[in-house]
Amino acid sequence: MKGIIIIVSALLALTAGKPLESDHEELHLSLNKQLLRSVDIQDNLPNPSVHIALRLSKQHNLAKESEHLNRLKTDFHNDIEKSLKNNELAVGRLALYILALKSSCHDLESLYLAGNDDREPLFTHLKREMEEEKQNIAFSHRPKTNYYQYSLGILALCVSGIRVNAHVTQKLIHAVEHGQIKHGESLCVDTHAMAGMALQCLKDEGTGFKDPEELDKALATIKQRLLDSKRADGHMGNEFSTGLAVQALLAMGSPMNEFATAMEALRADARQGTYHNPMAISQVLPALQQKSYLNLKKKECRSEDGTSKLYTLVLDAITETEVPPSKEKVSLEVEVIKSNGEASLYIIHVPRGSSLFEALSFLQDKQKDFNFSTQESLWGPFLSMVNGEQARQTDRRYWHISTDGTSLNQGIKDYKIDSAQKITFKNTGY
Ligand code: B12
Ligand SMILES: *[C@@H]1O[C@H](CO)[C@@H](O)[C@H](O)[C@H]1NC(C)=O
Repeated sequence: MKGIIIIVSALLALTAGKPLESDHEELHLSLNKQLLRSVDIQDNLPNPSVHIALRLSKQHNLAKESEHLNRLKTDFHNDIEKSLKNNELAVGRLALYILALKSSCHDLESLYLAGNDDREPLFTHLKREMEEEKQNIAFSHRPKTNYYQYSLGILALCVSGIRVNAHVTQKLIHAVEHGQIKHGESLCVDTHAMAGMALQCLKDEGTGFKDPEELDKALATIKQRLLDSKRADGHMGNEFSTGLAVQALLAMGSPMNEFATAMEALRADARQGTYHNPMAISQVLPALQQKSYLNLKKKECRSEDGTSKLYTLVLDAITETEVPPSKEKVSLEVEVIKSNGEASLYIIHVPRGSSLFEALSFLQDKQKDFNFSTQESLWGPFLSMVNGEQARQTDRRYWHISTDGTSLNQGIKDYKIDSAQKITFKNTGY
C-alpha cells in the first residue's frame, strides 16, 4: 500500500512541472493557428507584422508562409508604391515590409520601389524617408508620421545590417530624453518599446550613434519607463502594449523577474480571448515565445526541411460557430464633438454585442444628419470622418473615442457594445 502511494506521488511530482510548460505551448500553438487562419482570409491586404510573427514562431506551415510572402511582394508592395505616388510617407509600413522579407530570408537587394519618377532599392528609399523625417523633426520638433514608425525605420535598417545615420538616431534619443513620445495625452509604452529595440540593435552593432554614453542613458530611461508603466495586474501600459514592452525588455537583456508578471498577464489575456485582432496577436505572440524583433537579425532559413514536426503545422477544420445577433437591445448614446466645440447627441438601440462599427452604420442609415467614414490600416478601420468633418494625420488631428468618459483601447470594429453606455467622438489635436 505504502509503495503504491509513493509511486503515485512520484508520478504526480514528475508531471507537476510539465503541465505548465505544455499548457504554455498549447496557448502559443492556438495563437499561432489563429494567425495562420487570418492569412487565409484574403479580403484584406496581407499584413507584414503577421508575417514576422509567423516566422518568429516555433511551429510553421511553410506552404502558407511562402504564399503569404508572395502576396506581400505583390499586393502590399503595390500599396506602398501607391502611397509614394501620392507623395505620402510610408516609413512604418516599409520598415515592417523589410522586416517581413528579412524574416523569410528574402534577398532584399533584388526588390525595387517605383515612385513618381524613379525606381529605387527598398533600403535606399527607406533611408531617404528617414532623412526627410529627420528634417521634419529639426523644423517642427516631430516626425511627419510618428516616433513609433521612426523607431521601426531605424530597427529595420539596423536588423538588416544597413548603417543608420547617427544624426537620425540622435533625434530619437533626444525625443526619449525630452519626454516627447506620447499616445494622445499619456506616455506611449508601445513607442518606448519600439525605440528601445531600435536603440538596442544599434548598441549591439556598435554603429549608427555618436556618443555611447548618451545611447546607454537613453536605453536606461526607456527601460525605467517601461518598468514604471507596470500596473498592479502586471500589464505594462495596457493589454495591447504589454507584448511590445516584454519584447523590448527581452531585447535589452532584462532578467526574467522584471517581466514575469507581464508575461503572466499576457497569457491570461490570451486565454480570455482578448487578442482576436491579428495585428494584436502579431505583437504578442513573439513575446510569449520569448522572442523579440532583434531575433530577426540572425534569422536563418536553411534548416527548414519541411519534414520535421516543427514545419508541418496544420489547421484543423473548424466548424463556424456563427453567433446569431442577440435579440435583446441596449441603448446607446452617441455624442459627437466637432473641432469648434459644437456637440450633437443621438440615441439608438442596438442588439447587445454589436460592434461599434455596426452601431454607427445603423445610426447612419436611420439618421440623415449623421455620417462617418473610415480608412483601412493594419489594425483595421480607423475612424477618419464624422458628420462631414475629417480628422486626419496630415492635420495632426484624430477622432478620439471614449465610453462614459474612459478612453477606448480598441477600434470601432473590435469594440463590442455589451451594455448601455455613452460613446463620445471628439475631434482632437495632438
Ligand atoms: C501613433 C498611434 C496613434 C496615432 C496615429 C496618428 C499618428 N500620429 O501617426 C493617434 C494618436 C491618432 C492614434 C489614435 C488612436 N489609437 Co493608436 N496607436 C498609435 C501607435 C503608437 C503606432 C501606430 C503606427 O504608426 N503603426 C505603424 C504603421 C506601419 O502601422 P499602420 O497600421 O499603418 O499605422 C496606422 C494605424 O495604426 C492607425 N492607428 C493608430 N491607432 C489606431 C487604433 C486603431 C484601433 C486603428 C484601427 C488604427 C489606428 O494610425 C497609424 C498611422 O496612420 C499604436 C501602437 C501599436 N502597438 O501599434 C497605437 C494603437 C494602435 N492605438 C490604439 C488605440 C486604442 C487608439 C485609439 C482608438 C485611441 C482612442 N481611444 O481614441 C485611437 C483611434 C481612434 C480612431 N479614430 O479610430 C491601440 C489599438 C489597440 C487595439 N486593440 O485596437 C494601440 C495598439 C495602442 C495601445 N497599446 O493601446 N493612435
Ligand atoms: C455628412 O453630414 C454633414 C453634416 O451633418 C453633411 O454636410 C455632409 O454633406 C454629409 N456627407 C456625406 C458624405 O453624406
